[in-house]
Amino acid sequence: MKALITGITGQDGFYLSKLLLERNYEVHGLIRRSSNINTNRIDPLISEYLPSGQLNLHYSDLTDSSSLTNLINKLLPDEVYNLAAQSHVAVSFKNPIYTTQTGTIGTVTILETIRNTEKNIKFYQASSSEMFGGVTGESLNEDSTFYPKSPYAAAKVFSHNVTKIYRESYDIFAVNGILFNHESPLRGETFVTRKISRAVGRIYQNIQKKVTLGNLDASRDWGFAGDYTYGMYKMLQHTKPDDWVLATGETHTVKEFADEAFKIVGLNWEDYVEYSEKHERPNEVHHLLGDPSKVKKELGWEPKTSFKDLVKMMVEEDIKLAEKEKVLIDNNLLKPSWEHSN
Ligand code: NAP
Ligand code: F7E
Repeated sequence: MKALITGITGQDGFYLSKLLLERNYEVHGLIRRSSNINTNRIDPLISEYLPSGQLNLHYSDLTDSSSLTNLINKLLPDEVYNLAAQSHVAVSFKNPIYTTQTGTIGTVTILETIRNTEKNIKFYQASSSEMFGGVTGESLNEDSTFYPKSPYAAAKVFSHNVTKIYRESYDIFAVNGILFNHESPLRGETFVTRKISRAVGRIYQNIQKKVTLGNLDASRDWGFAGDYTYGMYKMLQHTKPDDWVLATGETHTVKEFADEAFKIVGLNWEDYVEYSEKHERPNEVHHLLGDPSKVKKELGWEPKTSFKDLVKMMVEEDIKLAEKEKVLIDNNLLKPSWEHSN
């Protein structure tokens, strides 16, 4: 089996490509040119699988339609997982056009290319719980109404709809995975969970004093990225294409996440977390809770990692990272800048 993954250098890109490589897939990843090397998450996979040709990387960009089309036509993969996106909701208010371009054009380009090939290429679209908007008390499933509250969410609604349109119009095996928040030690460091676990690790190692956050009362249905990428894979192995929600069915506030994370190192979060309005968004999704009944019934998928285990996994990894940073700081090889960044 041959798979093409856009967004292979991201959090989910690592877990999904690892899973596929271990199942003997030939994996092709789309990477974009950056002035710094941006493959650090997948470096362990590069050293293990690139030399044999089981893993291959190709320069492209979701906004560069001709290169995307050429790549798909050249590879003719069995499966395409479209994971690439400008995925930060707060940044999408600051870079709305770029977020929209990345979140929409690439999806139609891939679907159009698949439609024009002779091969029955299966397609996975990374849809998001952000599309729902979310209000307190509501449990969201595949039939819930979309109420996007950011340019990011609006772009995801477009791609979700166009994926469904291609499935219904052209009989393409095109699937939307509507994933609620999923985290890991590889989560980008400006998302709230990782920002907290990074801060806990550094505060514990005495190389950071405080962490500044925005809305502490927002709640999210947080799961583990490794469980969710397995769900993506399961969706493309099903007999017929459809849309499925992946969630844990539990929601926790940012405050609860901070409390749990600081407790692991025996500290009280209230002594270290400061509030700043600068982390508030122009429009906020206050509450998200998913209902994974359909995926459990039809695909037998269930999350394996509890909220407590997820927080523990992230904090423990970030304590180890901070320990290495401390050695560099003590030897004057690193100047900490994290208290000034977000
Ligand atoms: P991530 O860590 O932010 O990774 C995003 C990936 O997209 C990176 O590989 C990035 O490349 C790539 N990318 C960004 N812009 C691109 C462009 N113009 N052309 C090509 N590649 C581009 O995101 P993630 O957490 O793994 O999420 C994977 C997907 O699921 C995203 O589409 C996200 O919106 C969606 N999603 C995520 C969650 C979640 O909770 N994690 C929930 C629902 C949906 P660089 O490494 O070069 O930046
Ligand atoms: O924010 C609040 C913030 O940026 C979660 C993406 O993967 O999941 C992710 O989007 C909540 C929000 O994730 C800070 O206001 C408070 O209410 O970690 P986040 P997100 O916006 O939920 C969805 C499903 C996706 O699809 C996205 O791609 O936490 N919050 N203080 C903060 N958030 C951040 N980032 N930083 C803070 O300081």
